[in-house]
Amino acid sequence: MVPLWFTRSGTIARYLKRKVGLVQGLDQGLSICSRSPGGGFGNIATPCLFRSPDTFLIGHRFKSTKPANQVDDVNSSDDEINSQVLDFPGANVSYTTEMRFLAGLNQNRVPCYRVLDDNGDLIVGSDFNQIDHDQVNEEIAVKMYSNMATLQVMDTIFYEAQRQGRISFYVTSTGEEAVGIASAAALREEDVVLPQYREPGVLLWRGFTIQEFANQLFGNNADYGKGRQMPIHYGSNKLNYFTISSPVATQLPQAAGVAYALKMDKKDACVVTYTGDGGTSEGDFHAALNFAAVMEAPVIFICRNNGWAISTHIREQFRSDGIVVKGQAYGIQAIRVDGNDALAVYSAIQRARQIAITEQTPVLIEALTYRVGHHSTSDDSTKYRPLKEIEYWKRARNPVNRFRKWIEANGWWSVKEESELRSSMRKQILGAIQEAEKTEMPPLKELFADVYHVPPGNLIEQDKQLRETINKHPEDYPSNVPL
Ligand SMILES: Cc1ncc(C[n+]2csc(CCOP(=O)(O)OP(=O)(O)O)c2C)c(N)n1
Ligand SMILES: [Mg+2]
Repeated sequence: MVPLWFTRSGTIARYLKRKVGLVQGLDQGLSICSRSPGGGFGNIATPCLFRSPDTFLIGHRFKSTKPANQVDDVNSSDDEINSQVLDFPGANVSYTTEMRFLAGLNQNRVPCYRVLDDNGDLIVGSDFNQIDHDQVNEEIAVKMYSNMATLQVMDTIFYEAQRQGRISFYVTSTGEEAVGIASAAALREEDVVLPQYREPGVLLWRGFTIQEFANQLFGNNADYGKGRQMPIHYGSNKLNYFTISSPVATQLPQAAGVAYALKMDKKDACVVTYTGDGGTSEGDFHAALNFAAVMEAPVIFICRNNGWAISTHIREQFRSDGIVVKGQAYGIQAIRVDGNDALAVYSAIQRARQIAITEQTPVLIEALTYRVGHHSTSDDSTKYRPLKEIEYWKRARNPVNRFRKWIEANGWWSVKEESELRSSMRKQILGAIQEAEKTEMPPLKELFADVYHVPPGNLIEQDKQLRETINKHPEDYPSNVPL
């Protein structure tokens, strides 16, 4: 600021003209600074003049800090400079003499793509075109809706089962039913899914049965994870659905790797991976996007931005305009979608799939939605967010009701079908719980199996110690686990 002040000050300029005759020089780009004894710019009592670092004294004033008209006056060859390019490795970069920082946050936020209005009416002129319309025919639409309603019934009953102490943990998808199910509907079964944990709708769509869900939740002998994981850590080889990992965001770099494998095998398929808004604060999110971009891996990153990461509000999570803008930084195409509009999600994912496979490139989708339920059964969200906010999203922005209105308006769904579906699902789920509870637990030896072909000595020792402890304190261990 000090050099600028000196340059602009008419009094000082006149003084200098009288004393050293250098005003002309100032106009031509000479600058004045003050120099502290240590060489800094702190001491205005010892002014000095300089032209450029290589010619004179201590520093350099960048021309771009001057008002635009001065820059024009001073250097008539700027246009020539600006038209030159820096042949930097990777890509040419054009020069500019204008010092302009990119905005941190644009005034206009990235708009959110939607095609159904709040009443479930298709918005005239939207990009949900005839092709999409033909694909979301009666059969697909009814399946999408039935899955959403089923997920709601599952969530109600399994949540209750946890409250009754029959399972240890549960997370609901309440408020986010559309993202998982509509995205799954737009994919093909050969596409590989790496989920976070709030996407059971994808499994449901792919045909994971209610009994399979229940077996995992109860950790019984029919659970593919052999009871070694907490409830909700579903996975299915058959359905191309990777088993959920507890540490947030680990699935993202793995997804980039799986996508690269598909690319090397020249598969006509892509990877789809999900993350929450909280997951994007993990280093893994950034590593994954960068890897995928650089390796040109066909992977769709779907971020369910539901406003909260347990009790952390998105305002405390990032200062950017959400997640969508992060795609550009990594050179990845990205779109912001209304995650509570099933048709918008469907059409965006379908297009993303096409881009990912034909262009062999990643795509980022930010789906705006809201976690209406608590984070999990270990959380009480009324402690950190207003009830009014929850109610608003539950009622006014409910994705299931919105889609139901659309299929009803098409004549594809009725009140009768609604009540039949819900009551039959309720029966199925309760039956599956009873069956899961009756099924034997995995034998104890499974706890130590499947990691090493030949178990190492330390595991053999732990197995021995565990059995000794159970024998000593049988009352502290479940009696239904075969030893
Ligand atoms: C590496 C890691 N840190 C913290 C946790 C604890 N944790 C589990 S879920 C979660 C919040 C994730 O929020 P978000 O990604 O937004 O998903 P949402 O629950 O909203 O669907 C946290 C912090 C964890 N599982 N792993
Ligand atoms: Mg979240």
